[in-house]
Amino acid sequence: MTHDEVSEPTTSAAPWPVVDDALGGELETVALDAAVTAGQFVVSRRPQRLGVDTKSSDTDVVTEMDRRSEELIRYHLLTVRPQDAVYGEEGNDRAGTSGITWVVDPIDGTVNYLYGLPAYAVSVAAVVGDPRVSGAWRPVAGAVYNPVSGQAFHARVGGGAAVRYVGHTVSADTRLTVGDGPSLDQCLLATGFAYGSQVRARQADVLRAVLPAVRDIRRFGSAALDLCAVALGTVDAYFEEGLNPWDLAAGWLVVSEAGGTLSGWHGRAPGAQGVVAAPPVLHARLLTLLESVIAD
Ligand code: LIP
Repeated sequence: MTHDEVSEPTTSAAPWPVVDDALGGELETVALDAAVTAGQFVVSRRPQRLGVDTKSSDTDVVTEMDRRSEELIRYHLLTVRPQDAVYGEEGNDRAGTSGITWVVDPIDGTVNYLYGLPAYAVSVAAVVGDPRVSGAWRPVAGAVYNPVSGQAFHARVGGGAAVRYVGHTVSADTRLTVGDGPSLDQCLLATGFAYGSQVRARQADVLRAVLPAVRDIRRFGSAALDLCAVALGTVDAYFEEGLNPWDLAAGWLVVSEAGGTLSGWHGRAPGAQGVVAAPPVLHARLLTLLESVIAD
C-alpha cells in the first residue's frame, strides 16, 4: 500500500483526505480483527494479581493489561500495514508514510475492567489528519469490541455501521440505524466524567442543569460503548467533556454511519472540549440545552 491510497481533498465540500471504499473495507476489517483479538486477550489472559499504576490522578488507572493489549494491537496493525502511523493511549507513538493513523484505546473503561464490571471495550480506528489536533482529523474506519457481551461494532466511512456478536461463534452483522429519537424530556442520556476533581466539579454543575430536563442519565464508564449505544438505540444520546481521541475515534464513526449527528459545542469539532451524539433532531435540542449551561 502506498501513500497515494489516501487522495488529497477533492472539493471544498470534502475538506478531508478521501479514502476509496476498497481501502475503507480493508481498514474496517483490520480494525475489527485487532479489536476482537485484543478484547479476547484481556479477558482470557487477565492475571490473578492485576498490576495497576496511575496516570493523571490517583483514580486514573492503567493496568498491565492495558499496556499488553496495546502492544498486541500495535503488533497486529503493523504486521498487516507497516506503513501506517499509530497513536495509542499508552504511548510509544509511531510515525507512518501512508496518510493513515491508527488511534487505539486498548481498554476503554479501564476502571470497569479493574472492578470486573462488564462495560469495557477495545477501540481501534483508522483516521486521516492529525489526531493530536482537535478539528484536524476524522475517522475513516473503526471497531469497538466489548469482550464480555461479545458485541463487535464496526463501520467505515460511506459503508454504514453494524454490530455482530463474537464469542465461541460469530453472528451475522446487524445494520445500525439511529431512530428519530424522542423529545428532550423523554431522552435517556449517557454521559461520563473526567478524572480531575476540578473538571468533575464543573461537570457536576452542568449535570445539575441537564438532569431535570431529560428522562434520566446513565453513566456506563466507557465513551466508546456510550457512542455505540447511541447507534444501537440502548440510549438516546450521549455527551461528555474531556475525551481523548482514542476514547472517541471509532465510536464517532459508528454513530455517524448509523445516521447520528456528532459534534462538539459552541461550533467546535468533537474532541476534548466536548462531544454530543444523538439522532439529528434530538442532537440539535440537546446542543441548545448544553450551550445554555456551558460557557464558551
Ligand atoms: C474512560 C472514558 C469514559 C470517561 C472515563 C474514562 P478510560 O476512558 O471512556 O467515557 O468517562 O472517565 O476517561 O480511561 O477508561 O480509557
